[in-house]
Amino acid sequence: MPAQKDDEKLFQPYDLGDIRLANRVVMAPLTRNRATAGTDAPNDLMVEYYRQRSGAGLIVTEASQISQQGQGYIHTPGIYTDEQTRGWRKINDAVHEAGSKIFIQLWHVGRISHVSLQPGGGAPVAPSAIRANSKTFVASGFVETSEPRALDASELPGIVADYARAAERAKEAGFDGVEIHAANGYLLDQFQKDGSNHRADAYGGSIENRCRLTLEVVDAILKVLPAGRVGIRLSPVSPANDVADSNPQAVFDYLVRQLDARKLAYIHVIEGATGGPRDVAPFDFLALRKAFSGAYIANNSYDRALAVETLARDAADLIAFGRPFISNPDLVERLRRDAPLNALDAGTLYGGGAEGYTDYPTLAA
Ligand code: 8OZ
Repeated sequence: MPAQKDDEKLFQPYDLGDIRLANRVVMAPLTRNRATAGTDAPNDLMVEYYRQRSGAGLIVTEASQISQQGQGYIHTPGIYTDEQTRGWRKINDAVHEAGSKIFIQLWHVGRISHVSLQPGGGAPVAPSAIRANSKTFVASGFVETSEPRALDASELPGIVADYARAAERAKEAGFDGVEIHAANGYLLDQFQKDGSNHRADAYGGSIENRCRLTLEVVDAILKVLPAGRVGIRLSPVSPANDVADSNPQAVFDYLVRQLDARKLAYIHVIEGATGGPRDVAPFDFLALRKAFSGAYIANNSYDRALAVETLARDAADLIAFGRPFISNPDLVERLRRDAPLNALDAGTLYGGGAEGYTDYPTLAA
């Protein structure tokens, strides 16, 4: 057999858990705030956006709240009502028709929220009553996150059940699988890291205790979906949304060993600070890859050259691209041809309509 050119691997099929991907390029989850006002249901504009990006081997949807309590920004889509589930079904049909696969990212923001988005205008919930030094965006624009209240342990089974119900709905909507959002300083990451988790009960203190809620969520979802259809996103050293841990290597070495025992399809790892830089803190990401027998999806500021090089030395199985997919609907084709990429318009990232969303040109156009 002729030696494989390094840059061919990115475009070859890959068996991820229970499904076959057409190539090794993943569209990373990207918050775009275009869900329908009032219902937070996916709509036809979102169908078009995802359909345009179906060249990806796998699409991971934008983060989607599992409950109203889990919402932290305006116009993000939910996966907890019938209307939302029907909206996602249309997206899934379009993506499948175009030959791609799609997982929904299940999201609970925890303390990264604002009273104006919470049920009854209440306080956002968190492991501990510590406000994040972070902003969110609501009807009036960018605002400081609201002071959270600490969850009572008696409330946690209800949140775990919300994740399981969302996984049921994901199945009903025709998704190929789900990705648990345990990254970027949202609820599960707030529990995992000791900067935001000061609890004295079974969910705080030791690493085992701080990872307990994440693993309870995983186990509840595994009663709904086979492990080959479940992945998880982690950001061990990202300071996104004001989280930090005093020993992230120990936390994530432990967590990934537990995830490996459950045979999840993949871990999706943000290497460094979300959105860059990649070298924000020392961390052995290869140790996570070695501890996990499923797929390792690498993410964070990858370009073509770094993706090719990373696959060539077998440091990842799949590469997730975020921002390049916003401005290049045909990103895979452009990578294949090593063609130039469209520039990103930062002004149309969050909210609005088709402008800066479905109107980026393809090479063919
Ligand atoms: C950007 C803006 C709002 C939310 C994440 C879900 O960082 C997000 C997000 C990103 O995971």
